[in-house]
Parts: sequence; structure tokens; C-alpha cells
Amino acid sequence: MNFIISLMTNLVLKAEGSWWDGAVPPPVITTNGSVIDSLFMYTTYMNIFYFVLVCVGLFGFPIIYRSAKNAKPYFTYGNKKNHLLVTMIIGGAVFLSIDLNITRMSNNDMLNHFWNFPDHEKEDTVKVEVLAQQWMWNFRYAGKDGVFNTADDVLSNHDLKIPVGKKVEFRITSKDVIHALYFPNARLKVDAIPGRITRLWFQPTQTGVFDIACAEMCGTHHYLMQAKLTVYSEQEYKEWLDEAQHLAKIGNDTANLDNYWGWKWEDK
Ligand SMILES: [Cu+2]
Repeated sequence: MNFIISLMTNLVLKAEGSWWDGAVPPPVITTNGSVIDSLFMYTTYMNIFYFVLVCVGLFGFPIIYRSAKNAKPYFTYGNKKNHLLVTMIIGGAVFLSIDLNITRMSNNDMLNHFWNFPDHEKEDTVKVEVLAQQWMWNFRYAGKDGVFNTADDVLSNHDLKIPVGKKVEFRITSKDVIHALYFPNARLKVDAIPGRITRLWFQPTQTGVFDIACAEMCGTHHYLMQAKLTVYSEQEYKEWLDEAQHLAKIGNDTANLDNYWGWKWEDK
């Protein structure tokens, strides 16, 4: 469905590039983003299958029962036992093969991938705290001491840097209204809600620069909440982090309380 909607939107709005560009989602750059694509493709193919079936009936029956071959019309209310049975079988097949099966697939994806958060004690992971505000994305790394909301934290706006191959967990909140942190290339988004901490994680598989957006209409300048995601090689990331930590140490205004918007990261 997503595929068809974006194809239609692109045909109507004539977005940049070829008409096909808007119909295909941006490349997946994470270990498990492709499960979302599979879900969309499955839904699309099943819809096409039943659409073709409906068309066969819609155009086939008028031809089979045309007046030239059936001079005497046959009247029916369609309420005989076998009519009801056929209706129930078709309805049941749609329900089982589309609704129930995509519910099963999404549930599996949730449990096996998206809610299967990394264990920070056992694995070498990256932790990032995120504060959304009208209209900016603030990112925070714990710094050398490994503790969030201290003077040596690395802070950045609209610019997120992570290493390739490592699991990255984000904990997100908002300063004002509801926003939504959206990584199109990871096929992930989660709401940023004032007074609550939400979270998501992914593991990038390739380096490069990608988009981050706000996926919640959060006010007049909602469109300004675009940020940049840079996936570095491990070496590049290490060099960047060393430099950023050095700059944080000499540059962070430790007296400015606005800089302490972070919180204690707790693993249950
Ligand atoms: Cu926003």
C-alpha cells in the first residue's frame, strides 16, 4: 500500500527525478530495516492478488452470463446456503492471508528485532540521549566518564554521528510538544513525548550520510527539524569522538544550566 501511495503521490506531484524514484523507499542501512520492507511488499502483493481476483469476477461474469448466451435471466438474492458459504470463504481467506498474517509478521518483527534491545553490559554499544524541541534535535553522548548529564558530555544539534557495525540505542524525550524521531533508512520512528522517555535502537551496516526527520506535525517550523545522520567507520568515529570530547572539555559552558537537559541512563 505504501508503495502504491508513494507512486501515486509522485505521479501527481511530479517530484524531482524520475517518476519511479518517489515510489521506491530510500536504501536500508541497518541489519533489520528490511523486515519492514518485506511487510510492505507482502501487503502490496496480496492486495494485487485479490484485486486481480475481483477484476476477473467483475469482467468475467458479465461475459459468461451475457444475454446472447442466456436469453432467460436468472434471479437470485444471493442468500442460499452455498452463496453464504462462498462469501464466508472469500472473506475468511482475505482476513487470514492479509490481516492475521501481517499481524503475526509485525508481532514477530517487534519481538525479534525492534524490541530486542541491546544488552549494554554484554555488548559494546553506543548510547545517545535525544531531546526534541521546537524546532531542533539535540543529541547527547555520555563522554569519557560514561555518565550522562555531566560536564564532559558531547552535545550536538541536528548532527548525529555513529560508528558502523555497532548497535546504537537512543533514548528520546521532548521539551515542549510531541515530535517524532524518524530514520527513513532504518525504517524506524518513535514519538518524542514531554515527560516520558521513549527508545529505539538499530545497527548500521554501511557508512555514509543519511536523513533524520521529525515525523510529527509539531508546529509552524516543523519542516526545520531535519537532521543529518553520519555513519562513520570505527576509526573515523573514534577520531571524531576524541576531538569532540576534547572540544566539549574546553568549550562546554558548565555554568549554563540549559546544557544539562540529559538524565541518568538506567538499565533495568
Ligand atoms: Cu518536530
